[in-house]
Amino acid sequence: MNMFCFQCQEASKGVGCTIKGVCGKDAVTSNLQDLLIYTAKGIANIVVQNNLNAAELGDVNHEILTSLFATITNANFDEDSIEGQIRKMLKIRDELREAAGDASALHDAAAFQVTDREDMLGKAAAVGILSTADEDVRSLRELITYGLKGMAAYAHHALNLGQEDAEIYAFIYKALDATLNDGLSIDELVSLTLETGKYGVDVMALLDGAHTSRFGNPGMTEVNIGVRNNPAILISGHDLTDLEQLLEQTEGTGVDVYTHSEMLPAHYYPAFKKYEHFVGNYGNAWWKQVTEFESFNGPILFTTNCIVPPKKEEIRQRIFTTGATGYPGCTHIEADEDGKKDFSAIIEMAKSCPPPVEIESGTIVGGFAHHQVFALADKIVEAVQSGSIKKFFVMAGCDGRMQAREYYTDFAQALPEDNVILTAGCAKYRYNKLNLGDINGIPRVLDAGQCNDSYSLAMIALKLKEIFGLEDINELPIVYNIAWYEQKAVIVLLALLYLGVKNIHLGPTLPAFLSPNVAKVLVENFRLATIDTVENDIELFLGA
Ligand code: SF4
Ligand code: SF3
Repeated sequence: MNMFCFQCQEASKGVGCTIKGVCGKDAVTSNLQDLLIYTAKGIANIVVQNNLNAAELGDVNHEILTSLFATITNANFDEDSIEGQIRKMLKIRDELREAAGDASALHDAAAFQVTDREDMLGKAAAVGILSTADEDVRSLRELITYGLKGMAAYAHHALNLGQEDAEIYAFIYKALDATLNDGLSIDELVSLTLETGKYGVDVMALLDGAHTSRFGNPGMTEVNIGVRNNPAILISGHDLTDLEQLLEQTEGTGVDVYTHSEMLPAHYYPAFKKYEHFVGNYGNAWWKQVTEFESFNGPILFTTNCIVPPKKEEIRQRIFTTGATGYPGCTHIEADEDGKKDFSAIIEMAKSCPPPVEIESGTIVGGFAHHQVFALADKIVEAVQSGSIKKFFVMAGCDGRMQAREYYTDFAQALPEDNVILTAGCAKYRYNKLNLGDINGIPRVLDAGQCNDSYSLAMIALKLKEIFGLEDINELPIVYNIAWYEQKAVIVLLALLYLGVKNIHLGPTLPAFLSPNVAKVLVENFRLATIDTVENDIELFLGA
């Protein structure tokens, strides 16, 4: 076994990647990522043992976020960048430990020393996921850690917008430290898992506030999916501050900007509509980038995951990374001390590239985050009361390349016309171009935005519960049929569980990191289930 990783839906054979990641992550990078997580846990151990106040930890907090974020699936494939982050974290850890004084009660994670890469890999082998022998403890520790990775990604975006919450940092330390504690019972770990969901809600609320206060409330928008005849830059990932800076810097240069995958919802924000050169969305979900980047012709900027390892040198030359992302051979753009990024190299490259080749034309509609949906509440309530809308299907989450995901397209198509799909995340690409029509002017696919905008879907459910005067969120005519892929979907799932949502169907497969006993707890307490055939599921959800 060269490595062990089972954090995403593509874990090899539904068990774990042991030779190389299905995602393309190699063993060295994977093992260094394990050590980076262990180092973050060591810092958490010092913070918790010494009762340090997270509100006063500034850069330590920020580097914890970057470290967790960099280990998310498809974010960073660059072993040198991960090694650099380990070194940075070890320095922070050692300074923190020395300043705190008494180190006698600290865990090995807070004190171990390594010299070179080989030494790091040796240590990584001893502290990876499988070093927790009990499979249920391992399962819960990893479930919490993956939730924290998703939480860190969202907190990082909020931070880039100048918004932070010390309580979220304090929880991250508490939970990371808890994953080192051999004294915790299964029950204690289960309750920590749910608490992770609480902070999942908080972090998504924080990011929602950061986005809407800076860029305005998303509103119903038609997004162009065709192209113009100018050279262009494609921007992917979730970070809207990177997009804002790119739009400012490209204005008046003759270079157009298009979104890819999870950046599509940027078009829904008022602040970005003023840019005439912000043309539309090119292509589909992340996994289709291999062919779509080829025909796009211009440079591509990754602000977050999901990167598919580019095989061709020509494509690699056109890929730029920033933030927590990285890929060997691709140019990485760092922010200066004020968070400003210089995208001039990307803009110059774009000018020398041919315009994108059109792969489709027309428009898609989105922008149904909480503010827009609340504005339509009367219409929606009336449609539910009159029976024009029978049920809402929350089909948020991720897309991926697995064939089994065709289920989601087939499901959306098979859904009777009096049902509405609520979506967020890149899962939408499975059905957002199907022209599923509308019900009394309400589109049958309501896209709230990025995966973090699943927060909006939860807000919408809570609002409907209030309007209909219900006691329990589960009495609503809402079905949860969620697709997952990486760890941001894990925090979204934990947030929903925390809010008391039951009967969530999760597909296309249940996480490999759920041990049979942990899966049983989720099934018994939350009636979590996976998917069946489209036919059986429609019958189950709608009744015979
Ligand atoms: Fe395998 Fe997913 Fe881990 Fe990549 S992130 S190594 S595909 S489990
Ligand atoms: Fe997609 Fe990676 Fe999860 Fe943000 S971009 S939802 S998979």
